[in-house]
Amino acid sequence: NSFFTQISGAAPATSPRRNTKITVVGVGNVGMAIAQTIMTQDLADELTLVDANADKLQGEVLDLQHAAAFLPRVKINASLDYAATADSDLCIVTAGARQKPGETRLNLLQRNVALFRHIVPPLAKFSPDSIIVVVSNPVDVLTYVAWKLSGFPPNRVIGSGTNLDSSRFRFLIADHLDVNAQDVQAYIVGEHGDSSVALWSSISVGGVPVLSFLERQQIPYEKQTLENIHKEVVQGAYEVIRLKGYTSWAIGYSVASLARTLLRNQRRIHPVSVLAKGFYGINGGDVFLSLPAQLGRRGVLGVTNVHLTDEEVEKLRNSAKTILDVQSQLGL
Ligand code: 6V0
Repeated sequence: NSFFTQISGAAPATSPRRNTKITVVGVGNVGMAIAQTIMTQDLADELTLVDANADKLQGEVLDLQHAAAFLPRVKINASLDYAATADSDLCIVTAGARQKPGETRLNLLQRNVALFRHIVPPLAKFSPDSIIVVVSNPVDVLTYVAWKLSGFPPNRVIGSGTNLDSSRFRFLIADHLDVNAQDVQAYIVGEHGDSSVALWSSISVGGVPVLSFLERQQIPYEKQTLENIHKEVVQGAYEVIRLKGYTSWAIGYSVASLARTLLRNQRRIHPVSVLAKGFYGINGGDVFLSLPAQLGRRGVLGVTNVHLTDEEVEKLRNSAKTILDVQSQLGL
């Protein structure tokens, strides 16, 4: 009944090439933005979607499948059952209670830890060699929770962290200087959100360090402008949520960029949430915080030794302390 006539010598169906398989848990605004960006960028041969809401899941999958004629070929599966996720290369967790207008990310925690107990152990069981990327908020603590619940080595559990904050930061700096955001190298590290740390001293545009350039040109260093840009980054998520109810497009592109670097072994540096114990004098417990990390097919390959000012180190340690205090109440 084949549509094609078999050509002798073609590889038998019993030895297929290994496919790249990505699982996305949670098909809300964020999960679907990630799924559709992954599809348009041709990052997976197989995409498995999991959610607790059967109708929503089925509806989203049909809607995506109906775009097949316009997209690179990808096999889409959807299931309430984690067996469908077996042998994933990358598992992206976006399931969670939605952040309400004005709600801090830390308030979401208890609700989401309970969900993670149903999500992470089966993911780890069915894809024991995968990389887990956590997106659900509060992302740093939930990355720690996923690490604990998965039993994976720390290089294979990553939080999307400040990858998104940094892209907001790069956009605002680019807008301020009227340059292309892709030419702006700038990092926000630390906690995703309220206590994030902007690394002003390492910002460069097209290889030109911005702060020292301004000083050399004797252009007054507008500390207030810089601080306002960082404030805008922090307020950015709240503002989008206030206006449209959720954030989706930027986090979709941000996580797809991580998927590309990880699965295609690009060895690019992304500010993402990694086990930060031992870096910059962060001690006192296992804590996940964003640091500029080199990523590849094995997950986190290393952390860049970026120079931080004393003030930046102090802020980072304070974030670590806040997160550790919260974690100590989780009983994990
Ligand atoms: P949403 O649109 O409410 O979607 C959440 C989805 O999770 C829904 O489809 C639920 O049915 C599903 N879900 C709930 N419980 C389970 C479960 N036990 N198993 C499987 N699926 C389940 O939320 P939205 O997509 O807007 O946000 C998802 C999460 O991402 C939230 O925690 C956000 O705070 C977080 N974000 C994190 C960002 C980051 O930069 N790290 C950015 C944006 C949002």
